[in-house]
Amino acid sequence: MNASKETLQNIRKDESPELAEIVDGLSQAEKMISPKYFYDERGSQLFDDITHLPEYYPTETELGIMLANIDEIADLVGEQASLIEYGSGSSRKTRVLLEHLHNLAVYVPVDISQDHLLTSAETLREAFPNLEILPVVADFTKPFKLPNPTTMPLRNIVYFPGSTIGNFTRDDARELLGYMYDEAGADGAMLIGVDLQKDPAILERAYNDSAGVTAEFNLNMLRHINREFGSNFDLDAFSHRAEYNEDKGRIEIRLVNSEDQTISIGGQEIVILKGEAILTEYSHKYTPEGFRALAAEAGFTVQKVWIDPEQLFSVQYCVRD
Ligand code: SAH
Ligand code: AVI
Repeated sequence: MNASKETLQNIRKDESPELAEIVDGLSQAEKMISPKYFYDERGSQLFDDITHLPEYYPTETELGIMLANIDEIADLVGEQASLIEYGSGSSRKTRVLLEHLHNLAVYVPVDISQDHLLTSAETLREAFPNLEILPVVADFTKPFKLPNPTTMPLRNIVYFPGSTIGNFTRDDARELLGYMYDEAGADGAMLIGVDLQKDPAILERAYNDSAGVTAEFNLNMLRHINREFGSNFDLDAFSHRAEYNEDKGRIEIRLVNSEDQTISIGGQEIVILKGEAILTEYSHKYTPEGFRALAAEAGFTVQKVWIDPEQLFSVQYCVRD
């Protein structure tokens, strides 16, 4: 049984756009839930654990690129910028920027995972007591207000590390980069981490780690939704699947159901059959040319690309056309 259009509108009117969005996704021909629902407190912690796994190369590789090129990055960013980070998580890589950027005016980490964001901001304040840090709890795919810093910045730098851009379809990525273009403002720029296409075996290992942390991260989405939205997904029946889709150049992550079950959510009953899967995440991998074309569609020119010696990952500095 799928949700009718009329009921979906009622859910929206009931001022729970998130619930309406989840029910809508579960009512599609292929059931899906947005990856932003990975991130409750436990999900953010599990993601941090993923970043330390031997198979998950992106974080250490991106950190290495940042460290190797930080002087050049700092010179490109210039004096007294405002650093606005989308999906800041634990701000691990950001520390390198905070240590090296010249007279940073303010750091604005934006994240949907409230407690994790506020704890991370507190830890950073201890490490950087002279820097103004203004965290914003928001879903960055929707309009949100940025705070006013005490020191007037000379320019805005949008920072979007981790290849979180890869978690969006091309259309959604173009739209999101368009918001960032607006946010950067006339003299602004974007510094973005973009994961690269590579041997699929390396990719499949990174998303099917031997300790099972990625599987737990994936399953935790349903635990989060059960708690937050009062649903009754039977977690024991779901298992993690991550596979590389060569045609689309992306890892696709799903939760595969092993028993027929009926989920109650938002006043709806949704049947999930044995063998049916819920799509929970895409992680697109780009070629440098592919990302340059995408950035151009949003108005950005890629001015500088740094890549690690193994050509696994890239950090790209993009200016407005
Ligand atoms: N930037 C960090 C974390 C990446 S994990 C790194 O590079 O390691 C993705 C982060 O984006 C998480 O912290 C998650 O909470 C946040 N996030 C995902 N979707 C979001 C959304 N729609 N709005 C705001 N934050 C989001
Ligand atoms: C946050 N994002 C860039 C991660 C990725 O690699 O796509 C999320 C993740 N999913 C499974 N492992 C890590």
